[in-house]
Amino acid sequence: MTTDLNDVRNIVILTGAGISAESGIDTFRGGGGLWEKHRVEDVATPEAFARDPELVLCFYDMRRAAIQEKEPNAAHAALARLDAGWPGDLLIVTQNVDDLHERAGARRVLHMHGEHLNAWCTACDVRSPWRDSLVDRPACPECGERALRPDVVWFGEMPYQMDRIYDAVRKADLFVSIGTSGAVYPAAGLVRTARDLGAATLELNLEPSQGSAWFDETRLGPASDLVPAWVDEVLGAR
Ligand code: BJW
Repeated sequence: MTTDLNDVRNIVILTGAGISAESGIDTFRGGGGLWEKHRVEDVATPEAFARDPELVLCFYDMRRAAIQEKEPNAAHAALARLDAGWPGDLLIVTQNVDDLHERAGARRVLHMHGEHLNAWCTACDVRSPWRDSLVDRPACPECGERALRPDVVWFGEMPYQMDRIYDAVRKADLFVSIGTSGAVYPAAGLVRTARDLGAATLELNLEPSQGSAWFDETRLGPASDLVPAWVDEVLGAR
């Protein structure tokens, strides 16, 4: 089934690690993914941070440094073009903690799993822009306590801005998922919410995701091919 773009005014786009893969940022699952080299339980839970903060901070220091050397790809650029040209509501809900959507020029972006380039002070609860290492326990720029952690959402923690996300999904005529395996909730459940409320649903991914059955249409291929072609279609229909 294909979507009649003439009926579409409000769009929600969910992005995952696959959209940044062609920029050279590792995905999480599958061959060569981050979880093949590091156990989730060792690096991406609050319990892991309490048990071995140095290991967790090193893991995130390494990834924070790596993303600053990467560049947005054609898929990020295409979504930025859609953001600039789309007259209706549009929200790019990204699970990614990199800043490639913003560096490509997108403005309507929400980071539901946090951001590498922020540090969160567990003493004063303030988030500060952060590009350097955290492993040496630098002082919080706000309160001076040495209590900074990566501003990312670990397993068992609540993803950010869920009310705003559900509001946008409720209003969406079209829900599009790009480069995500559909393995992590609540992000993986958004397609069902959108579909139950009447939105058309489209998946763009290298391979069918775990939630593929919930999409009206699935297009398979690399994001750098699929996303610019889809954005051309959407903007061309206006
Ligand atoms: C390409 C490509 C190319 C490759 N082009 N495509 C049911 C309901 C609610 C919660 C749960 C539930 N069941 C279980 C839970 C708990 C848990 C969970 O989901 N566990 C699962 C393992 C089952 N969820 C949580 O704990 C979450 N919190 C929570 O649930 O709070 C309570 C709550 C309840 C109800 C409502 C609201 C809240 C928190 C989850 C936090 C996830 N954190 C991480 C780490 C972030 C920091 C970091 O980066 O280190 O987020 S885990 C990791 O997975 C990261 C990602 O954002 C996330 C999703 O991964 P993603 O993006 O899908 O990547 P991959 O690697 O899995 O897939 C890549 C895809 O790209 C593949 O499909 C490829 O084919 C494709 N691809 N190259 C196009 N070139």
